[in-house]
Amino acid sequence: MAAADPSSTAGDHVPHDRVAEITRFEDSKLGVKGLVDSGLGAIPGFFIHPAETLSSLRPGRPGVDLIPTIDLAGADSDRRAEIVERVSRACRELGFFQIINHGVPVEALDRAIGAVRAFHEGPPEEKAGMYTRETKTGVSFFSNIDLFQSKAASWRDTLQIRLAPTLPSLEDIPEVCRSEVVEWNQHIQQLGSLLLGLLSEGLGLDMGRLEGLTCLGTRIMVAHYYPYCPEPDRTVGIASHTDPGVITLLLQNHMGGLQIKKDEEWVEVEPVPGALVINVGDILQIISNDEYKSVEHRVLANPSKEPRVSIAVFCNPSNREDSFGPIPELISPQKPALFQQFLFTDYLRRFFAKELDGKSLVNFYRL
Ligand SMILES: O=C(O)CCC(=O)C(=O)O
Repeated sequence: MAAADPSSTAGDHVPHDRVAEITRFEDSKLGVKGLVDSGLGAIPGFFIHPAETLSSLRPGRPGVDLIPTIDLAGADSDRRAEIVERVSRACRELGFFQIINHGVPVEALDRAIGAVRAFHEGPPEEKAGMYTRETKTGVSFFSNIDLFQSKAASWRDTLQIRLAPTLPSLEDIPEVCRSEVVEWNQHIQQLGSLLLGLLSEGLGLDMGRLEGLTCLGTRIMVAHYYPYCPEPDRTVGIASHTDPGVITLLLQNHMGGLQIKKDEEWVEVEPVPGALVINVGDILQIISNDEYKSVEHRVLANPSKEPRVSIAVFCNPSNREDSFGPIPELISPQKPALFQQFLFTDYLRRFFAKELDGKSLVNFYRL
């Protein structure tokens, strides 16, 4: 998602010394990796999360048997009905699933992770030169999108790149990952289209229904780097949240740490070699009239010297002035509309006004 304005709420409810500490961190433009490289042994106070979060930080229940890994081979031919059924069930029950044989070659997955890691581990002055929350150019490097709004900061840095409706000027994309980002966008566009077809059919709709609502039209890539954290039991890698968009396609390296909330219990999304993780966003929960579920997820702070790297692409409608709400075919006397209609621009404004936390946006529009 596009970056928020850090000045908008800073100081409203945050004590002054805390603001000063956060501002010093922000002004360093070096992110969390800069702190780690400076050799610090304890995390700064503004990274320490509230007690109710810290008390829940532990490895989750193993997810292998719960979160399905769906083989997409044959999705355009003989196995389509079976795949639609599995995807639909996963979206209804869990909001998360993994996919293999998705058409993106394993070498392209490795290239993408390698390029993102190379960016984050590249010269600090190059990263500092592009440190900004301003998204006009479509390329930015920052730490914690909600740094000035959240209760506590999280232990990760992010390279954010707009993939669609238009890629940024190529020279604005860091050279170390330029060709990989362009390639990643092509794969995600193709795969996103296949997935939206499966998701549409899983709702009993025509294959092109979700894509017709421009649900793939805006794509934002966030390439996260979770460096070693010296106190992983006092902070998180990313706080619990749901994704605001339609669907998210996520590639994670082998380090683990991603968890989803199922029946008040945290469940691990274990890395599966060659797989991508797919999850339902809030907008899809709303337009599916609650058939599909967006689910809270988080990433634990990385206790290992080896970094965790992940690349998420958020797919959102590109028709921002359009009105959104439950798709008419999914409304009936037996199941009336559960959400009001709203403008997507209004939705985004509300999203950026809050920190990444919980399911308040879905509930705001609930009738
Ligand atoms: O890094 C991950 O695995 C998850 C990232 C995520 O949840 C996000 O960017 O919203």
